[in-house]
Amino acid sequence: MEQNEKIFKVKPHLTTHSLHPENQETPIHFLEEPITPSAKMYRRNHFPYPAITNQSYSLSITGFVRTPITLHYNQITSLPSRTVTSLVECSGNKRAYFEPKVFGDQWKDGAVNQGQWKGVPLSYLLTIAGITDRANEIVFQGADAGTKEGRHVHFERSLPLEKALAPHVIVAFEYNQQLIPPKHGFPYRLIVPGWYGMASVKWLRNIHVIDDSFTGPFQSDDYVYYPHKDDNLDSFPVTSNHVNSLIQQPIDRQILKPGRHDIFGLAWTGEGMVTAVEISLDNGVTWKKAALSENPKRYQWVKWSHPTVFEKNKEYAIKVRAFDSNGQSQPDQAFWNRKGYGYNEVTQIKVKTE
Ligand SMILES: Nc1nc2c(c(=O)[nH]1)N[C@H]1C(S)=C(S)[C@@H](COP(=O)(O)O)O[C@H]1N2
Ligand SMILES: [Mo]
Repeated sequence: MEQNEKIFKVKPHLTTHSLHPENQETPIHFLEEPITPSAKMYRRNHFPYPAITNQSYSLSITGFVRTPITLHYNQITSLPSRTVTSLVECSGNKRAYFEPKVFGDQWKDGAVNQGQWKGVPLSYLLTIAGITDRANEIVFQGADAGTKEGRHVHFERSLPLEKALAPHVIVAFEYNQQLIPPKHGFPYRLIVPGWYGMASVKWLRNIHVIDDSFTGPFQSDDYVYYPHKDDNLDSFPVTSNHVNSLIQQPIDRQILKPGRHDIFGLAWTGEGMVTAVEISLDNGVTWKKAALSENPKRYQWVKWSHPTVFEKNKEYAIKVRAFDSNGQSQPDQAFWNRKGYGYNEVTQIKVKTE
C-alpha cells in the first residue's frame, strides 16, 4: 500500500486556460485549506513571467513626493510590518457563466485563493516619501511587460489616494510565512484586500504618485464595466469584490448515493462582512440558512455547510446565495457587462441520486 502510494502519488492540478502567458484556475473542491498552499493558487498573467531571480531587486517611490526613495529588500523587510489574511479573486472569475457569453478567458469558479500576506503598510511607505498636496492617485508598476494594442507596456494599475492609505493595503514580501512564490509576485506584491485581483500588482517595482488620473490600458480599457454590447456608455471601474459563493461539494452533475451528504462551500464579499448564506434544494422555491463554520472575518471567505438527506432516484437543483453587511446579496441574474467582470449570480449546481 505504502509503496503504491509512492508510485501513484497524486496531487491536485490546476486547470489550464493558457500557458503563455500562464493562466490557470484551481478546481474548487481542492480549496480545502483556509490558507491556500502555493501549489493550488490560481495564476492570472497578462505577460510572460519577469526574470527576477533574487532579492537585489529594489522598489522605488517617485512622482509627487518630497523625497523620492529607492528601497532594497533588507530595508523593506526591516520596516514595521503587518500580516493580513485576505482572499484574492480575479474579476474575471466565473466569466464562463455569463449569458450571452463574453470574450476573454473562460474562467469557471476557481480564480480565487486566500492566504496570509505579510508586508509594509503602503501608507507607511508613502509617509516616508512624503506625498505632496498635489497627490491624487498612486500608480503601481509591475516588472512584467509586453505588447498591448500595439504598445509596449508594463502591467500597471492605480489606486485613488483614499484607498491607497487604507490600513490593510500593504506591500507584501511574504506569503504564508515564506517568500512570495515567483509566479505570484516575488519579491514584492501590492495586496489590496477587498478589491478584485487586478489591483494587487505582482513584481511591484515602482510606486509613482500622480496629480491626475491614470489612464493606462489596464486601468481605463480593461477592468472597466461596460454595461452595453455596442458602446461604452455608463462604464465604471472594477473595484471591490461582489458578494459571492462556491459550492465545493457535491460537484455539479455529480451522481450521489441516496442518504446523508454534507453540502458545503465558501462565501465572501469585498468591503464588509458576510452576514448569511442561504441554500435551496428545490431550485429557489424554498430557502434555509446554511451553517457558517466560524464568525465571518473581513476580507476572508467563510466556510458554510448544510447536512442534507438525499432521497433515492431524484434530481436536485441546488442554489446558494450569500448576503453581506452592505445589504448586498447574490442576484438572481448577474450584471452582464461586455468584458465579463464581477459575475456573482446565485450559485447553482445540479446533482442526482440513483
Ligand atoms: N504585475 C502583474 N500583476 C498582476 C497581474 C499581472 O498580469 N501582472 N495580474 C493581476 C490579476 S488580473 C489578478 S486576478 C491577480 C492574479 O494573481 P495570481 O496570479 O497570484 O493568482 O494578479 C494581478 N496582478
Ligand atoms: Mo484578474
